[in-house]
Amino acid sequence: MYNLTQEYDKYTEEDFLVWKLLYQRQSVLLQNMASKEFIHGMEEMHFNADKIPDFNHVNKVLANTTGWQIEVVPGLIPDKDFFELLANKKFPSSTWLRKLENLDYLEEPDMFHDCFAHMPLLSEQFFVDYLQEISKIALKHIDDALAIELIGRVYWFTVEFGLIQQENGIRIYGAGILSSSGESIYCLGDKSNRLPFNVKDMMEKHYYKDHFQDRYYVINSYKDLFDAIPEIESLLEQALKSIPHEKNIYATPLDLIL
Ligand code: HBI
Ligand code: FE
Repeated sequence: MYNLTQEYDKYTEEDFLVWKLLYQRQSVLLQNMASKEFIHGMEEMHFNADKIPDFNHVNKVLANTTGWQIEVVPGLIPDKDFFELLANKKFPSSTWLRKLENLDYLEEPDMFHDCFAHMPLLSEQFFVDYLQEISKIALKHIDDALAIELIGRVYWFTVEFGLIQQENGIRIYGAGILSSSGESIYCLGDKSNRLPFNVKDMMEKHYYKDHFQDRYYVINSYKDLFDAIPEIESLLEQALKSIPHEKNIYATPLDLIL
């Protein structure tokens, strides 16, 4: 689709330093905060502070687990391309790293977000099956902005900002949190709003891109995500029938009449 490759020998000293600093800060923090499958995936991919991951190696690990592959993209890509890749078991990832001066936050996801935070879970079968199925639903409605907004919300509150109940407590699996030290601490703290996994609730209100989430949803297993696919599809279809499309859905929190 984009015909790009990871030009590994072009990484600079600064890139390796940025990777090292971000990796060291997050990996210490996440030992007791990330889901056990995320930690396991990081180990399987041999992620470490001293080496920017080589996608060829990640692809070998994935070929032996879920069969997914990494597709190099320049950065944020159009929804159609994005969902088309995911529906075909290809995870889109940038290859550039943020600069030292904006270590803590950047607008667009860089490789630390796409690789460190997203890739370890691509070896978890129920998770990638969910990712693939939700993308197939999105493709069926790819020309309907309302549908993509609603699917985008479910994607956001699971793949990017999801939490999971595990034996030793609530743990993080959402990549948007896993690549943010501040939000990793906040989402498990006593000020954050943690709710049981609920697709209808996820669809009903918009989400914020530029500050901590006002709510997080907790699954009990990745199978919960996969099992929710039929409900996601039927709720979406109900919503598309019952909401007048000319309504400006981006203006205010959308209280769906479902
Ligand atoms: N493109 N590379 C990339 N990565 C994303 O996470 C991404 C995207 N395009 C669209 C998008 N995410 C969101 O709008 C999804 O909710 C569709
Ligand atoms: Fe992401």
